[in-house]
Amino acid sequence: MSDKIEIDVKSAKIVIEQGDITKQATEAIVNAANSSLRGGGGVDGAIHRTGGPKIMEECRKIGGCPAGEAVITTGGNLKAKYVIHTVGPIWRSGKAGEEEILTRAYQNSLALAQKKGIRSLSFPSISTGAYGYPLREASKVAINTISAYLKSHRKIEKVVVVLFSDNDFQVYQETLKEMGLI
Ligand code: AR6
Repeated sequence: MSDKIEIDVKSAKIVIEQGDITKQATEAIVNAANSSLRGGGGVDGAIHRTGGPKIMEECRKIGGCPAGEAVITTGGNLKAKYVIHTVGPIWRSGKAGEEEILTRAYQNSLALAQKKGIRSLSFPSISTGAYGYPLREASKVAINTISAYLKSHRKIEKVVVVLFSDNDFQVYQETLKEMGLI
């Protein structure tokens, strides 16, 4: 079975693939950070480990980032020139505004990329690890938000969604089928 799916959205494309986001060569990669921007486990830990101390130096200067917002730093030693740090919601009941915060995390990351003139960026599956957001629901939010953004903005050419596990990739594939996109 293919481990990469491409969807055209107007003149841009969304690529969904299985892999490690720290290896992505898009201009920016997005980090699923926490509000303190002081690092952590999961994808956050992997990005700081691979990207080196310059990223944390800039995070310290920025000071923090509320849930749903996004900030940008150097990519340090990563292939990507920039890291966009966003903070997803911690899943509680699903009735505490989680969907709205997750939507804003994707939107604000895309808006920051657009503002910086970044043409390609990669997202991990925000909030679906330590923060506990159910993957199936989160995948719908991610795909809907990214495709809506690309439909109404022109500058970004490519958005890659990088799923760390085969299972996550399968769930995304099912969501794309349900949404009639593949
Ligand atoms: N490449 C792509 N995806 C990855 C990678 C990687 N190298 N490593 C993990 N993932 P999480 P969250 C996936 O927990 O739920 C941190 O401690 C992982 O399998 O990284 O938003 C922060 O500091 C999962 O599918 O982020 C925060 O405190 C997805 O990335 C907190 O975790 C997100 O899992 C944020 O939690």
